[in-house]
Amino acid sequence: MGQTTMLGSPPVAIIMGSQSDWATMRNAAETLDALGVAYDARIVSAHRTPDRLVAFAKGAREAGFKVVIAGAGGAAHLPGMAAAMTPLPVFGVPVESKALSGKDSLLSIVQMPAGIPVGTLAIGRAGAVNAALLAAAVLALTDADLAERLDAWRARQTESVAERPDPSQT
Ligand code: RP5
Repeated sequence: MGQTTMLGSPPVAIIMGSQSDWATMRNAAETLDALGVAYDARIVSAHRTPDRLVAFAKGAREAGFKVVIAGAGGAAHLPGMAAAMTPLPVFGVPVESKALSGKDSLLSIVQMPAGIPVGTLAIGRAGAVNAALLAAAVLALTDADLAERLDAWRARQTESVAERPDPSQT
């Protein structure tokens, strides 16, 4: 996993509102691991640690980050607030909440007013994996080796899909 320093940061920052989000956000981390993309994963709560959020988001570009993946649940202000304070692309992952199954998280993240975008993914694991794939795709625009690894990752996925369903499996 990533460093705790702001200097010489890896290209991807994964931030999340709570330790409880890690069960979802680790899917982004593991996807980046599989692609050989370095990242720094941190807990940054918009509500409980607002000063930490400001320090992170305002310093993210200068620190060397290129893309931010932000996961949060419930009243999920983290991705939007981070996007308001950094020019870096921010991908938001709605974490599945207990009360409303993540629909609250999704709507909190996706309904940004025009002018401050958050690229919003699906609720839960799929969103976390796809946020990592999008981050990798952005970085691959200027990294030919990563572009090859991303192509290979997708080819392996394609090869893993059977042509017909296995009747012995549910
Ligand atoms: C949000 O509140 C976090 O992103 C998390 O999804 C949710 C619940 O947090 P905990 O009460 O589990 O710390 O800020």
